[in-house]
Amino acid sequence: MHQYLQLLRDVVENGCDKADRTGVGTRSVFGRQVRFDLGAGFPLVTTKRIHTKSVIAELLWFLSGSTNARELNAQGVTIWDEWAAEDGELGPIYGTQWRSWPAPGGGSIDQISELVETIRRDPDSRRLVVSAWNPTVLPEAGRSPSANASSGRMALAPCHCLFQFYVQAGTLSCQLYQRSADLFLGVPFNIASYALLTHMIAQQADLEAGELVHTFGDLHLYRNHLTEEIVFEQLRRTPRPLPRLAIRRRPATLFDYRLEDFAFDGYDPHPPIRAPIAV
Ligand code: UFP
Repeated sequence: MHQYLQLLRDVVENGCDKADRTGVGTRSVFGRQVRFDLGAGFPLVTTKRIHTKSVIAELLWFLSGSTNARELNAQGVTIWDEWAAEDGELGPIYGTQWRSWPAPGGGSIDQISELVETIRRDPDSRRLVVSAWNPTVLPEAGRSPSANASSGRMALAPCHCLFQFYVQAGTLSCQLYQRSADLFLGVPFNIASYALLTHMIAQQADLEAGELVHTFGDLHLYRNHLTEEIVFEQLRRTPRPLPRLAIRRRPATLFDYRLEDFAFDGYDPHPPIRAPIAV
């Protein structure tokens, strides 16, 4: 995962100071891209421990179409709690846009099912795109995430907002566009999540996982992460060999995977590094 450390160094060295919605302040660059060969190992950051159960559970929760943090809590995962309304609702975030994008005139569009179906039927298609960016339900500026969620808006505007797949010579590649990226806390998760999704869809489509191309808009480090104990500690650590993803079973559909179907063999990271999250 030298790519990840290079991004950290890039933002530390080239970032500009920038104010942000949370009031914390960031050091930020605009427009970056990293690539991961998924055949060479699973791109899980090794210079600190990543809580892989949260990555898997969150992805399965998105794929289920759920937007309620309580349903994620049932798996012991609390990563969305800060943004939820009292009843756990987060408004029409990823789960809704992926599985039931509201169609004009009623009904809805299951972008993920259509994607898998198209990858199988027409792998050369150049339209293998899923968008979570739906301007009709973006949060209203100036309202808190939970106030937005309880009024039917998204609690947070999608960060990983558009992705596209590409099939070539029996391999499935994915490119993600992430408009806003918290490099220390969010990005290691986002990389792992889309790598996992690519492996799952590849398995369902009888393909091998190819490359993950991760493209960033506003790539930032929060000011309170730029400390000797957090970012600079991680930069002093040497990356270790990548783990390999084992998928223990081939479920009937993309929507039938369970937490226990996945293992990251050989994951031997440095210890975790705690850092405050900006809400
Ligand atoms: N963020 C990520 N990845 C995610 C996610 C959030 O990096 O998957 F949900 C970060 C990016 C940014 C903040 O720091 O959360 C979202 O704030 P904004 O909507 O103002 O960009």
